[in-house]
Amino acid sequence: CRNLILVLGDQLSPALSSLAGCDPARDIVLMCEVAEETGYVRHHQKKLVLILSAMRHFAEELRALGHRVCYRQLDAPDNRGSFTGELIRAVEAFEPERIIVTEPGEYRVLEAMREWATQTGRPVEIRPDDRFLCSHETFQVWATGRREMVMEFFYRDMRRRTGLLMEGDKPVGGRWNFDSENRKPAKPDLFRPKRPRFSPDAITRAVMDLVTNRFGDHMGTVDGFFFPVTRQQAEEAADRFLDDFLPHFGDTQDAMLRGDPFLNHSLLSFSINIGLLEPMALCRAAERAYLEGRAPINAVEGFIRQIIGWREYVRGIYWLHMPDYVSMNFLAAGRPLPSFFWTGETNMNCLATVIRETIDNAYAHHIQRLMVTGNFAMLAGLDPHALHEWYLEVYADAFEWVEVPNVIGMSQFADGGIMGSKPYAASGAYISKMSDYCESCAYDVRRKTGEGACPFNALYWDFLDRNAEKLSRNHRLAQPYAAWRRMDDSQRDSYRRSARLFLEQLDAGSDV
Ligand code: FAD
Ligand code: DLZ
Ligand code: SF4
Repeated sequence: CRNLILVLGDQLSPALSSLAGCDPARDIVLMCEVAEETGYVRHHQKKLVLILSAMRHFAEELRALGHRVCYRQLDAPDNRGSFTGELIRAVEAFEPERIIVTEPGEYRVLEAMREWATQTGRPVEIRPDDRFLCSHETFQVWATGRREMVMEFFYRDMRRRTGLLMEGDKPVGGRWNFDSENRKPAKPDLFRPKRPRFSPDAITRAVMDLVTNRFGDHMGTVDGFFFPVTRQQAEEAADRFLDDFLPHFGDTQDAMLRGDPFLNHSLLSFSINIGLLEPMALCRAAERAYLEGRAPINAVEGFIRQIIGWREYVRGIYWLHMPDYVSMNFLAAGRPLPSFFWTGETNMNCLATVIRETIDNAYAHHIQRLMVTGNFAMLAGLDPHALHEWYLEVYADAFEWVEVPNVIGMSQFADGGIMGSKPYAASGAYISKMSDYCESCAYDVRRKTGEGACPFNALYWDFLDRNAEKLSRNHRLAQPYAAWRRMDDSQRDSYRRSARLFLEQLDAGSDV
């Protein structure tokens, strides 16, 4: 053939750059399920079902568009187990003049791609991934010479560049950011509309069998899988979100409620990340909802900020700072992850709830990831690299370019402040304010130290004390450090003792 076009499992978009100019008469599209990708972490079973089923459906979509697709299943007896191995096999079979790919979302895969020309004896064209709105070059120019990289300023540039929610050069509604209106706790809402659930078809059921047989010891089960696996289903899920949930998105954005794992979140990250939804089209649809009076500005601005702001920003940070970024450990934390991260078996109700929901759904929303599991990990000094692997494993939307900056940077401050200007550390009071988890917890959130006290309370002060040399000069932490210094010695000792006792129990593997 003329061109051999390799499409990866998170590149399931017909408008993908590598497919531009593809001539079905002369070019072949290669897609491969390979052990290297299913095995670089022990992916949650529902994540595996999502990706493999969506890949198989995308191959069908491409065939319906007239493309010639060579699709390699994981259980094919001669599957060579890696992108490189399968690419070489395809080169031997089809003798292409050239190989074309869209750049991957992971540094590891980019490094492999750079060897392909030598390994196959064919020129390899690596095209930019223009599904993102900000190119590497634009981000680099934006970041160059800045003392402090602040997402908010990047976001404003993105609003100007895309014209989203703009009136000329002014933000719609007179403000760039309505976050101050989005920090409310939530009340149980029995009338909240139900999520669309997509029943597995024959392709998904075959993948579910494969995953159960081969990866049945990974987190979760395939049972109850309901994610969209085709573009049409993802678009239906997006429409339902825009109609039913977006109007309340802002109000409950930071809230956490028992028995309501999704609140008004979109559950669209995995569809966007694997290419079933296009970020800009989604933002335009949300903007329309505001302009037509179907959703308020705080909701729509908040949603659009997550996508053209945070999502693009974290990708910029990842590529700017890899390969070193993933091993950063500014606070020199090294404690292994407790086993309850895989079972949810802990008396701390916030962690038990979030981890059990993660096991059930391969999903947790942002505040659960940041202020429950992430916050606990940072306060307890868990190893950020092990934590990064955990997040990559358990969430269906986890790909390195987005997961690493969120974990190493935003949640653990292991990058020393590249992503955010201060660590997201909080005591039990924050969790108590934003959730109903504490009401049924074995620990008492109001007790600061001693028997039965919420562990987050002592861990919070102990974290600040332990890391004072690295953090006390951070002006955004001036207030808590001043409060720490104002305490009398016995109070400070009591916090240190409680934290030490808790961490000793954790290290001993005792029930906590
Ligand atoms: P919504 O709350 O409905 O938000 C809308 C969209 O905005 C999301 O679908 C997503 O595309 C985007 N978005 C929101 N916040 C972020 C963010 N911080 N970074 C990038 N995009 C964002 N997101 C991932 O896609 N993959 C990950 O592996 C991932 N790991 C995370 C780990 C930690 C520790 C933290 C704190 C956050 C992580 N996030 C990750 C970001 C965020 O939590 C998820 O995007 C979000 O929870 C997905 O659910 P949703 O689609 O319902 O989001
Ligand atoms: C995550 C994943 C998994 C589990 N399996 C495959 C696969 O078998 N084949 C494939 O092409 N892609 C898979 N992926 C997604 C890739 O890991 C992802 O494309 C790279 O990490 C680059 O982002
Ligand atoms: Fe979590 Fe503490 Fe509240 Fe229990 S009391 S749910 S451990 S914050």
